[in-house]
Amino acid sequence: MADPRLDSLQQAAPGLRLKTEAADLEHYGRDWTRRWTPAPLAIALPGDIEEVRAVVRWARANGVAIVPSGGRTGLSGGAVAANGELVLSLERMNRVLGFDPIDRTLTVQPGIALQSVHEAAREHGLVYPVDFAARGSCSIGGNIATNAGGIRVIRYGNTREWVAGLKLVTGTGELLDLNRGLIKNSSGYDLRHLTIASEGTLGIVVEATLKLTDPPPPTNVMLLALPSFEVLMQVFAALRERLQLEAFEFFTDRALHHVLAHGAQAPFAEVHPYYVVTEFAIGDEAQEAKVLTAFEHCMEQGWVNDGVISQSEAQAAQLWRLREGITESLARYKPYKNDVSVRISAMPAFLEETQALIGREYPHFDVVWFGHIGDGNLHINVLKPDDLGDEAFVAQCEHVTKLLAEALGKHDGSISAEHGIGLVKKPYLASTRSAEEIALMRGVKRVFDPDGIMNPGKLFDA
Ligand code: 2HG
Ligand code: ZN
Repeated sequence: MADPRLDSLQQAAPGLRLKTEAADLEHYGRDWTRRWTPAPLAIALPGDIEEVRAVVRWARANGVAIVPSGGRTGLSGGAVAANGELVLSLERMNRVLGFDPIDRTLTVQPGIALQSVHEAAREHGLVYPVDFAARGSCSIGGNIATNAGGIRVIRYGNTREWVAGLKLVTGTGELLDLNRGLIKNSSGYDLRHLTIASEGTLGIVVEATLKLTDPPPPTNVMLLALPSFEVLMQVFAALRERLQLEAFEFFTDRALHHVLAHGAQAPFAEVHPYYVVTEFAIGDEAQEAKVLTAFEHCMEQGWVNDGVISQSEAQAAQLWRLREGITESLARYKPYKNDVSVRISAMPAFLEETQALIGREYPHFDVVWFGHIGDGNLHINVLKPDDLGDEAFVAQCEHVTKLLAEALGKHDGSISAEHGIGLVKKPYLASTRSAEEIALMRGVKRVFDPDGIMNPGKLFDA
């Protein structure tokens, strides 16, 4: 065995699976950020809650840091293990534990993929409505750790809205059963909500009870081509007023360019600067008529150049691919990612300022804008030019992120809307949270994790 300390871990939890091969350390030691060189001590794969607790107790006694690990699709470095940490992978704890038809809840282990949750809900005629492109590989534990958002937040909210209860193993190895799946519970601090978005810094989510809901009404997907950024929020307001929106997403011509280069099919004969993909209910004829009215209104105002409405499920999927395929199509350019948010009402002013900032600071870089504009959430991906070294590129991007953080401070926005702070956004936390708030967060962490073994160095330095 690679490290003598691991013998005592194996004794503490005889059934625990451990991996120490170089390829495993590399695989489990990083997430989608690809910025840090993985260097974990080992990978522990517990099979149940008691094994998780045994690992935590051992880590505490031996002063070893733990990095909780799900699907590692994170984009902020929250699941990176680059400093001899023990990666605690929840991939073996990936089962559905129960469905309650009266409560309409699904209880799952944390390592289950989001897509498997979708499928399990559908088997019972219900849906778990949080959804995004990484659904096949991300895990529910990771979704909870970052309060993941995605493409249907506009209608259903973030992960937080759908967690009825969860079980947490704290940094001392205690097991907490938080909120017990209750709808109403006015009995003091809600530690469930404190856990959600804590990025593994308070403990490890070992079980979750998720709320399910009725399937959405039949929907259509529409792709719109827009002449300018300025009209984006007007189109949003016009559609939201007339339709029941399930999603409202935007992307630029540069985003489309990369998705098409990656194999998607061009939606229009001409190139347009901006696009919106939106999904909406089409329950009856009246609703269908409203779609046409809304579209015509946008055309008359000069806000929309062209549009296409899906005529089949296959076409709807094709239109969604243009938006959902963006991240994958950009991966080879090692993009520097921004995931920022402001209130929707602040979006026009923030967009104007940010566009000017990005145009000024990155005159020669390929900058790809897209995101959940209906939630006030923008993704700005800056692509690394092939002839620029990794470090020089990141340094330049960090300089711009400082300016972006200042703009966010001014507009009361957030440096991380849905990806988490992790390592990537740690230097900018103060643009979103006050010094008093961060001091309280540190205090909370000390209560849950007095020895500082839970994902240290992520979110903030203790
Ligand atoms: C999305 O909205 C994801 O597609 C990824 O949050 C965003 O790659 C990104 O920057
Ligand atoms: Zn997103």
